[in-house]
Amino acid sequence: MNMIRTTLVLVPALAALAAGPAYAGDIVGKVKYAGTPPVPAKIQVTKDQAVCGKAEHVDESLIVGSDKGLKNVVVNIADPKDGKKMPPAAKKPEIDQNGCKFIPHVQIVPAGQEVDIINDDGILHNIHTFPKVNTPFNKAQPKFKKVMPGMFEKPDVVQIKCDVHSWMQGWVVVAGHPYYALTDASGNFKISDVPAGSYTLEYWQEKLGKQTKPIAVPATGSVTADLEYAAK
Ligand SMILES: [Cu+2]
Repeated sequence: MNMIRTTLVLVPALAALAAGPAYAGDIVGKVKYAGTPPVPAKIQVTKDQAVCGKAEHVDESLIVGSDKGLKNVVVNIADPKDGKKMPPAAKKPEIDQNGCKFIPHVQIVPAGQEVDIINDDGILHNIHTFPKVNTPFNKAQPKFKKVMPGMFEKPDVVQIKCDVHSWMQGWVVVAGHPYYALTDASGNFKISDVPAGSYTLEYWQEKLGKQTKPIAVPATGSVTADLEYAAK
């Protein structure tokens, strides 16, 4: 008897969830760095000069663009309430080792989606991940092995290194829901179709860490979030 009553109550609730929120808005904004923009330090290439030394290497850990805009900041809702999973990316995500750099330097990938680890260099790389909750992997990718599969099961922030080339650094932010965005070279971002309501907006940068700000998403249109890191 109890079970029947529970089912009757649950069915309309589930139907409402499946139909999605009736009202949703966008979060648009810019992340700024309040300090003096640093000049990215040049990185000394100490190995495989013929391939790795073709292009200049600079420290990409704090890139400040026009009007103090901060590149490669991951902005997301910390506490979504609709239970939506991040859909698979339209194009399979790639961690590309090209010119002995990880390209892109920072990316957001859906939890549980396979990624292609690509060796475009025709030399030995060894990808080594440093996750907080996922299983780490540490795999040699010889020069003849162009593509290897990779996977990050759970939401996480994962540092990527190469055990052959000490300067190679990258980051994969694994997303469990759709409300994530990465800032562009000017620090701008947009998170679309967020169900109306009050949330905590979270933003993470590899060198400056994580900060939060409360945000109220309107039922239509957009809310602007001006986010800032203090000088470090
Ligand atoms: Cu390498």
